[in-house]
Amino acid sequence: VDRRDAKLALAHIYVAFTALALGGLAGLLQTLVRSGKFNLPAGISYYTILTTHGTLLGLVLTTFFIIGFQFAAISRTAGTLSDRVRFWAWVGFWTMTIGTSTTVFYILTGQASVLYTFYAPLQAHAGFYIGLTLLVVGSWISGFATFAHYARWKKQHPGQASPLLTFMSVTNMVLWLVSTLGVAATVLFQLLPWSLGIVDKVDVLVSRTLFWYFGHPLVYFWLLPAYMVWYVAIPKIIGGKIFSDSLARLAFILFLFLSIPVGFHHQLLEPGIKPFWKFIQVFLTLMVVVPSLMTAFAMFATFEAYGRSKGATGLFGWLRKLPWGDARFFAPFIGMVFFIPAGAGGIINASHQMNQVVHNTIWVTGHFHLTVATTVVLTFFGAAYWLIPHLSGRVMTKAMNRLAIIQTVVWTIGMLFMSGSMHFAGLLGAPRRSAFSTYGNSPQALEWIPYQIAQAVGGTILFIGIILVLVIVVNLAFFAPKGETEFPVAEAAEPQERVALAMDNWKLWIGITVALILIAYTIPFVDMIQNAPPGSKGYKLW
Ligand code: HAS
Repeated sequence: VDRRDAKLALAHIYVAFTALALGGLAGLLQTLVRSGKFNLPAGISYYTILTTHGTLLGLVLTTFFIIGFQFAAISRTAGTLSDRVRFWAWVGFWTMTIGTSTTVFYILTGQASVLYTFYAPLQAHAGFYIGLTLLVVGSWISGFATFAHYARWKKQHPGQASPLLTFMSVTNMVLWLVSTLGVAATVLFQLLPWSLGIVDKVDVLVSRTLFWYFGHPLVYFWLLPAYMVWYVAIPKIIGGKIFSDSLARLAFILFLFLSIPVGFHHQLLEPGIKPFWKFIQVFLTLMVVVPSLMTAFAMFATFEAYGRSKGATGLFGWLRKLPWGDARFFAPFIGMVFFIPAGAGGIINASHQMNQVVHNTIWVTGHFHLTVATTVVLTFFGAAYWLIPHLSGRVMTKAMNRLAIIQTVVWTIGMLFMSGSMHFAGLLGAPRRSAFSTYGNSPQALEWIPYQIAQAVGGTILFIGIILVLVIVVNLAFFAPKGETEFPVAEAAEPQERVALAMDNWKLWIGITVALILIAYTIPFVDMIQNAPPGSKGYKLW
């Protein structure tokens, strides 16, 4: 990656890891409060630190890391960014950073304890929403910079399929742009005017629907960069090849189609949506599992093909041939293993009847600590172990690699404790998003306490994991020995097929995406507006 592009990517990554440090500390405090053994000092509210944790880790760490990673990826595979694209990418970065600082200021001063989903009737200071708007607008600028770079590559390479990693980055940015329209609508037309006192009521159902129109694709916006690492970097790191270039592209296109028209699976207990539309969206949710199953298949195939090429025999003999001592492989691999129970949990959540058992319990928190906080985050850590030294012109020492392996083991143990006990306590009915309470010593609530203590133990171990990863990141960015580190991009096992070229047909993909969104959302949305409670003026603004 060109030095100027490296600087751009690194700036994003620094903000991401700063968010990890602050958000991780808030996470530790949270699990301690919930255990009932610790009180926050100086009257700080549990909900203030819960909002800090969710916003910094769920929205800031992810968005900055992903955009930084994707700029590095397109620069590596589609050539150095033009000066104009880089200029706009910096404008995007600064807009996002100013927005983030504004939002964090209002959260930390206790004026926006509205949790990372910030839906009404919880209301924050207008500054919180303005900050979020800047974060999203900044990411749009970066998205358009990515598209401009891709368009230039297409123009210079007529009749060729785009490089796989560039194609994947563009798909993820299209997904992001289409889905953030929902959150932009609720913030700009409902929450901000309401917070400024321009309207005195908002339609809560409409605002939650717009949020989840964005909120579910958001989780795939987090997942897809992890899949980029799995499909493209991991085969190179182990010494193998990409199982199928076309299969990888197809999986990404399926995510684009299916990750947006499924937001109702977060609203299955919402009374204002007709069961038929919930059914349609549950069906589409089960369809969006398919590209993950394709990915699991491709990963097994990559590992097995490599192992057998090295002489492995028997059903699982290939496992022995994998480079267990290399943190660039080990951390994402553990992420993959965790995704098996995490995905199964997602399917449970999506199954309408079972959702009644787990909805709004701490089971859901357990689910997303396995998905985003383990599968995705461990993959990002694994990628950081080559990306940061590649960008900073340094090399990872053996000692740091060993520390990174230990970090992965610490994370695994911490998460088994924390997320495991969240799943069990959730099945016993423990609510999510509540500070410590014994609910008047009700026998049911007393049953949860041992699990809440286990969560605090897990949270403490995870915090040690955060300190370790920060030590490694600071070393790789500033202190590791100077040298060259590879940005690993594997070759496809078969030369690119013609189908890969056909995959660059964006008019068709965006057309199908919009059609699916219209099918899944138009009628239920019209229903909501028609049946809106009297006096909820917010929605009438647009
Ligand atoms: Fe989810 C709630 C359904 C995936 C994140 N999810 C959440 C929330 C978050 C989140 C943050 O239907 C909470 C939001 C809130 O605050 O309220 N989720 C699903 C389904 C999937 C799914 C069906 N979720 C994710 C991912 C996330 C994420 C990914 C973040 C990155 N989720 C739900 C539902 C709810 C929900 C409901 C709402 C619950 C409620 O009531 O509130 C699927 O996409 C999962 C498919 C995944 C698989 C796994 C494939 C396995 C692979 C690994 C292969 C391993 C290898 C290694 C190769 C089918 C690819 C093997 C080697 C060996 C040696 C074994």
